[in-house]
Amino acid sequence: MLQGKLITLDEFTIMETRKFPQATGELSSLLREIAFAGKVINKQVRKAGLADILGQHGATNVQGEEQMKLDVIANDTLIHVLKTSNDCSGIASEENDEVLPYEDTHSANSKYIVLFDPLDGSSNIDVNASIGTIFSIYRRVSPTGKPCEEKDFLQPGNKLMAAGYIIYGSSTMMVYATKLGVNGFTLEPSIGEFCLSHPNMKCPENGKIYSINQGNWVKYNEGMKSYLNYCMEENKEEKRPYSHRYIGSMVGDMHRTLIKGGIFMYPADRSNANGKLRLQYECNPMAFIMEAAGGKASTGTQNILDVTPEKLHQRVPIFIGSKNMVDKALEIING
Ligand code: P6P
Repeated sequence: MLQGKLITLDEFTIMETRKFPQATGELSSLLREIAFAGKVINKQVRKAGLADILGQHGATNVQGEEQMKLDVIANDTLIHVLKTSNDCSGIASEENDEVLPYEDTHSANSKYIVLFDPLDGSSNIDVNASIGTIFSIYRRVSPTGKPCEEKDFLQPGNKLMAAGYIIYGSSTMMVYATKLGVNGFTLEPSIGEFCLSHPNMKCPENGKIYSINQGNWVKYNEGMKSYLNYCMEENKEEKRPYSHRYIGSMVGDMHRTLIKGGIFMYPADRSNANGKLRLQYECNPMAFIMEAAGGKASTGTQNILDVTPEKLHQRVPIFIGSKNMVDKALEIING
């Protein structure tokens, strides 16, 4: 609130741009376009149970996952909105096998590229659990004036200009990070605007929640099992046993971790040598947000943001959340 007035996302991004006299406003404009796409997706998500858009689309994506109808709607919405934005030279989507350079002149002259997971956690759609859109914005490394190239999308997370998510939960929120910090905006449906509700978000250094699909226990190595036993053993001074919370939708689990503290983990296991979550579409954007909020994000052996991507859809293990909890987990797991 500014003197008791709601601050919209548009107003906020304009105020942030004014902090950099040399800024062109293109990044802010791109964030507003992504917010608009989020509003369109939100409208579809909120009526999914009434329209014939629940359930499977009848195709599988590049991940080999059943595409839900809403996945396809969200993907198409983001591709269209960003193509007409004039601020994006091309996209890469978790749902698409290859990068998608926009061929028109305006887009070829744009200096940013966007990666997104259009509807993360979509297996939760039919059970009305929180789902979300995750996005990353990089400055392209290829020359403007020509279509962007795959190398623009294979930059490490420490080169991110901005990253965020839109969570379609009990309310619809957009949370994004830039080098200035992390801010959260709640959609006010009566005016159709995202309004600043969580300024300058910080992840608590400590927490009492661990979040993992513990059903994979039998597939974990001994170090991982040791840490889970640590989470579950009694130690009143250290407020253990921790509570276990797991939604099965990364955006929902990460939003709780950002606000309440805790640790979210999707480790490697006997079946998935690199874990399940995608570096460029899920882990890097969430790591950028979490580290900007004072948290930590690791593959178990290095900071997520320092991983040099080799393939567009590569997966990495992830340990992310409250700094002191991630440090303790790595100490025990790698013990
Ligand atoms: P599992 C959703 O499919 C997702 O990509 C993330 O949103 C979520 O954290 C994870 O997979 C859940 O995976 O194996 O526990 O169902």
